[in-house]
Amino acid sequence: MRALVTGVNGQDGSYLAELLLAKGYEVHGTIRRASLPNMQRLENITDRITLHYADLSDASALARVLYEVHPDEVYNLGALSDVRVSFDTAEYSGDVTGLGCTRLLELVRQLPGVRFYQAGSSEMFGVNPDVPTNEMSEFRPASPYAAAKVYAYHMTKLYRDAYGMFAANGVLFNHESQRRGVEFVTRKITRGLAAIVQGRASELVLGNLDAKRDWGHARDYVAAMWLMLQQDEPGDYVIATGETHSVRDFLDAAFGYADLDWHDYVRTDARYFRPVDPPVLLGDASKAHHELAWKPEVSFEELVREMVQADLAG
Ligand code: NAP
Ligand code: G4F
Repeated sequence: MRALVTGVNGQDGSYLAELLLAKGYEVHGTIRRASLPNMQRLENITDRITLHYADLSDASALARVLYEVHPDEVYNLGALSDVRVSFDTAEYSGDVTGLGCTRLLELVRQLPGVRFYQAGSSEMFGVNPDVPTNEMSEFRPASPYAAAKVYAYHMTKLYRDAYGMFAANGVLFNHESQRRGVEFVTRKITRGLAAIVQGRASELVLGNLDAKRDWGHARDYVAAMWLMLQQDEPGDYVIATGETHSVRDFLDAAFGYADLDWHDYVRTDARYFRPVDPPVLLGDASKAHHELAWKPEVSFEELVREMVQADLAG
């Protein structure tokens, strides 16, 4: 089996590439040129995967890679994944996170038999107050990022219905790890805590501490992506832990491991607040439990502990 992963050097791309290699796949991934090295997450597997330059805004580059590789499975993980930044880059977010998916679908449609995974997000539910949300819940996107993901979700479904493609949407709730980008709140907290413990910082500046998110571990979530493409029929699946915790809860747990009281170190600043921020995200993954036999293995407490330990050690 041969797989192509867009955004392979991201958090999820790196875990998915490892999973696919362990299953015996030939793994190809797309990357973008960067002025500084950004392949750290692939350190252990660089010599076992093939990297291709392609941006999701560049249909001709995507076509070259797809026709060269001719994969059995395509995982579209590339996106401008920072929700706050998407407010500053609304048009670019639409192009890459939304239209990028359509560009891939159009190309994949011309290669019969290819299975396609689209990385959807719980942000698509946005300000829907009827939690927990599942596959039947209404999308009320509350950011340019989320609106672009909703568009990509519908295009994936449309190509499945219109052309009979094996195209699946994962609607994944927040998932983290020691490889999480440093700008996301969980990693910002665990890195900030490590800097405080090691005497390199005296405070941590955050935004909305009341937001509640359904946080799981990225390794568990990439396994669900793979399972979606192994089914007899393509479908759409919510992937979540079924528990929600506030940013304050995360601070309690993280600083608790270091025997510190976060109130002594954390302050908030307007620049980290968003124009709109879904107050609570909580998922119901019953369909994935029944149809994919998928269940998360890492608890909230284990996730926080792993991230704190890794940043304290790093
Ligand atoms: P991530 O660490 O930010 O990785 C995103 C990847 O997309 C990076 O490899 C990035 O490359 C690439 N990318 C960005 N702009 C691109 C462009 N114009 N063309 C091609 N590639 C581009 O995100 P992640 O946490 O692994 O998430 C993977 C996917 O799942 C994303 O689509 C995200 O929106 C979605 N998702 C994530 C979560 C979560 O909680 N982690 C939840 C739901 C959905 P560079 O390194 O060059 O920037
Ligand atoms: O960690 P976050 O930036 O993640 P967010 O916005 O939920 O998005 C992540 O999860 C989505 C799935 O639901 C993905 F689709 C998306 O690609 C990304 O991976 O923020 C989480 C919460 C927000 O409510 C935010 O307002 O934490 C709050 N927060 C409070 N202080 C902060 C901060 N977020 C960030 N990034 N930085 C802060 O200082």
